[in-house]
Amino acid sequence: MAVRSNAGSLALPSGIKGRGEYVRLVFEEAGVPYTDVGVTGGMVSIIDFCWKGGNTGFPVRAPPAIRRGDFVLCGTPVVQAYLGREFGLMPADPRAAAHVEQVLAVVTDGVAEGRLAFHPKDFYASHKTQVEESKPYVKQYGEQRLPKYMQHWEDILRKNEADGEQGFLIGNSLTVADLAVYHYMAAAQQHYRAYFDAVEAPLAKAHQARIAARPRIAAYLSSGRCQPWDTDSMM
Ligand SMILES: N[C@@H](CCC(=O)N[C@@H](CS)C(=O)NCC(=O)O)C(=O)O
Repeated sequence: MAVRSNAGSLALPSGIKGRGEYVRLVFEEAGVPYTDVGVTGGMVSIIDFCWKGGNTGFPVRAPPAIRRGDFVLCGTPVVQAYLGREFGLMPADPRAAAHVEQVLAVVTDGVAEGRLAFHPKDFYASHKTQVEESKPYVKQYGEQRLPKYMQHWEDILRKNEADGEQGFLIGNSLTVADLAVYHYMAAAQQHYRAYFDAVEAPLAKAHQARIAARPRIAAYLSSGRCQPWDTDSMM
């Protein structure tokens, strides 16, 4: 199964960045064209593909999902690692690759916690129905948890520098871990702005700026393909 040379197809939540952004960023950095089904077909096509029989490949639990031919895959960190291997954004060394997967898992934890804070009363209901109840939890995540995640990116970048590499989380070239941490920080900046701004993490914040300035990422971020932030919650 090679996605490398041709268009991939993505079933992504439509109209917002969401978790789909992690996957879009991988396609965009790799320069591989894709069809963003949520944008072209709207929510109806996502629901049809994921849950109403439109998918004849491996069952999808929830978007984001990728499809090429009859190969279908969901689970954001799994998709990132898979595409990373396909597109040359994963280290060949198994230990370095495991560290990339560690970072993807930590990002997943960080986002899950950050999202939970916006939905303390009912995890499945809109944040707008629980704004007051969320306030102490948003404060707690912003003051206590966000700094820990930021410090973790800082530690990883410092370790890589101490190992003689610069500019990336792991090794001497960009991996899907860099893109995932970039999106984690961008989302934290969007949804926890005051707390994010208060965190001292110069290496991590410089990393975020570096990734945003990469030619393909910068072109994507200013393109019509780039979706707006969710106004309801984190992811
Ligand atoms: N663990 C999954 C979570 C996927 C997820 O929660 N997707 C959201 C949209 S971003 C969804 O549509 N969920 C519907 C559901 O879980 O039934 C991942 O990382 O991809």
